Amino acid sequence: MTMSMGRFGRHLLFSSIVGLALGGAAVAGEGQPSPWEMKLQQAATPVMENIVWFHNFLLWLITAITLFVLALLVIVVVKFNAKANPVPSKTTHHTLIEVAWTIVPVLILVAVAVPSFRLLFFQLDVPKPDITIKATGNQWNWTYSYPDDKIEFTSIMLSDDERAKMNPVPPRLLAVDNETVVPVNKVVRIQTTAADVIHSWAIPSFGVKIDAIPGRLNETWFRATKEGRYYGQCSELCGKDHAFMPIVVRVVNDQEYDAWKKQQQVASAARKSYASVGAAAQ
Ligand SMILES: [Cu+2]
Repeated sequence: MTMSMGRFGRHLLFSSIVGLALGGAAVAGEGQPSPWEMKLQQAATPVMENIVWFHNFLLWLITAITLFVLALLVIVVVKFNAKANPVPSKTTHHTLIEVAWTIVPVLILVAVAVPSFRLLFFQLDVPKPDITIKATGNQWNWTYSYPDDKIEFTSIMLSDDERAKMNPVPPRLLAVDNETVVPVNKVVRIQTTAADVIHSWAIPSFGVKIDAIPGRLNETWFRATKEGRYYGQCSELCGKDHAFMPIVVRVVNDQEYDAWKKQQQVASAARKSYASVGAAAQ
């Protein structure tokens, strides 16, 4: 059965509208991409709230500038074409206009620069951390250490078979076996490095994306304000399984975090996975 072009167009328009409506609803608080998503993922940290605000501010600004330039072009085309204006003016200078088109763009740039630098410093200045997590990128998974708590584990993507056995079924290509757990409303310092090639640790809902470079320790921070699971992916091309080393941060309340921490400390000690635990046990 073939669809006529008209019907196909209507079908596409209808599914776009439905998709937008559903997509908008599905985005709420999920910390993961959703079908037909048009906007940024929902913010779960103050940094991301700032990024969303700045993005929207720039969008309005650039829309206004574009419409203004378009209006000027239309006026020129209509009013000053050879037919409508056979004898062109010989004006070459106009002081007021020249001053205005120098000063107004400067003011616009200042209006962009102020919130831009404020956001940059907000992202880069790590506040006093409540916990520190070191994320090491490997080809192709992540190792997480909590150096103060002697916890270390590796986080590997779940296969389709593994996911199918779970209830509810976690998202494809995003779910992992060992999730990184952090307490809600606490400042988490993330330090990144890599064991082989450059990776990048990124979670859209947190507004975090930081390269993990062999031989270097980069750091950034986040403070998740809502409990839930937040998904991200390695964001630096790092080899054949680059697309299969997702990142999951589960934000929980303090009691759940303490319980998880105790359990992980026992598991890490048993595996001797944390270097200093292994050394102490010998
Ligand atoms: Cu990678």
